[in-house]
Amino acid sequence: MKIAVLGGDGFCGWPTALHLSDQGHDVHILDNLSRRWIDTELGVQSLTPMDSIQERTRIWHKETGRRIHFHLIDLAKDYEIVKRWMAEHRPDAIVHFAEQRAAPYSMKSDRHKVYTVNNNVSATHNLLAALVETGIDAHLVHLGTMGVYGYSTIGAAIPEGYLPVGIETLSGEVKEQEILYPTRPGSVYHMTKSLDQILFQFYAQNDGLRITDLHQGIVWGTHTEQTRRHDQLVNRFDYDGDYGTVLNRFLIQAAIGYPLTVHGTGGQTRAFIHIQDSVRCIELALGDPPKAGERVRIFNQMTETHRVRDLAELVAKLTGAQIAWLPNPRKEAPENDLIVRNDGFLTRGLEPITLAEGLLSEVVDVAKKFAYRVDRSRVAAVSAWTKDIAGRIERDPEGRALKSVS
Ligand code: NAD
Ligand code: USQ
Repeated sequence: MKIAVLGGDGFCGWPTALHLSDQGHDVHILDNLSRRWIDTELGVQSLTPMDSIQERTRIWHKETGRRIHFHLIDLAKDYEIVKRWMAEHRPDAIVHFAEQRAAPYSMKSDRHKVYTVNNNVSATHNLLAALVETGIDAHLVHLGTMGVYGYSTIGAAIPEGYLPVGIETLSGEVKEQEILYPTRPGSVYHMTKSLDQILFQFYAQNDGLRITDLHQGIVWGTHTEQTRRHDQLVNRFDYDGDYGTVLNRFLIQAAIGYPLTVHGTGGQTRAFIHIQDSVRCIELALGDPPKAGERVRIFNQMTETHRVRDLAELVAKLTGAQIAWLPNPRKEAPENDLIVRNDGFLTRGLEPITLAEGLLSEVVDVAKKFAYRVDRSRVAAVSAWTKDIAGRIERDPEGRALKSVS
């Protein structure tokens, strides 16, 4: 298949592009490299030394003889270019990763909120409008988030996208139907993924677009089978307070002797998936597209759930790291349970990689190898969800939270 990987220079997109190319697909990366600019804005860099996208694709060609094509396109701003690209290349499938994906970045200031909404919603809508206009019947696979469901505890499993409900009619009869699971995003970033869901629902129903939306949990790990093949194929690895995600952050903090930054009691339970399984899920989703006229297909792309404090304790046991219990800069439930259905991928052949000591140690080893690249002053999470929360956290000169003051 000819596959367009939108956002293919990023943490999930790059290993996916390699995986699909390895399977013989004709892969085209479309990316505006905004993530590399955000690194510059924040004064951070990937823990792993990432070459330019052109150099990465050159190495891949040298190693495998396969070409991955790169196109510098802003999906949110260059609508006419997106449309022209689609008309000219006519991809069979599109994998859409190209959004601003950090919740803390989206909550940094009003400017970051506006950027995140404009970028994410426009990127998704431009793509949908261009597909309709060009009449291209590509299967669109979008990377959404488990965060659209929210994390309230009601003791029932979260289904895959749709909730069966019974609605009482005026005559007292109960009519059954399935509705999109009520969305309850916890950040501006997560909210954009909730808005994406509505865009998909409309275009699947109105224009018969074939869409799969993957509600992915937190991705951990760094290497996949393909990124291991050459030092310069290495994946990006974010550790900073905005883009680093919780488990990868704990592993790198352990490697550099930085106390593990647990927010609040660490009672937050979240869904996780290893990067190798993430790329495999995309392969499985691409292999089984919905038909035109079908509703949006939704899979929960996660393999296990963990409580933040349990992860911290596990990493501490494995590495001898200390744990710092910090005031929470986010507005979120301090404790929650999370039960998630993920039958869609299990029945299609996913064999989950779960949190094994070997894989955790591999990340710590990568972190130790590149520890010299870490700027310790960028590890603290400084983005607060409200002005009130920001005012209540006392910090040291490097931005490290010390305690909450009332
Ligand atoms: P990332 O920031 O590493 O990569 C995103 C890529 O998209 C970057 O290369 C960026 O330059 C590009 N991009 C952003 N806006 C663009 C635009 N307007 N035009 C063209 N390119 C644009 O993020 P990631 O971790 O690889 O996440 C990829 C997707 O998966 C995101 O949509 C994210 O919401 C979703 N996701 C990620 C995780 C995770 O833990 N990393 C978990 C669940 C879902
Ligand atoms: N947390 C800590 N300490 C840290 C960092 C985070 O305790 O140093 C806590 C947070 O307060 C939160 C939980 O860990 O309760 C998860 O935070 P995270 O930064 O790992 O994940 P999140 O902000 O939800 O976002 C990440 C990705 C996003 C994706 C989402 C999937 O950045 O793109 O959509 O995971 S999910 O969490 O399932 O919604």
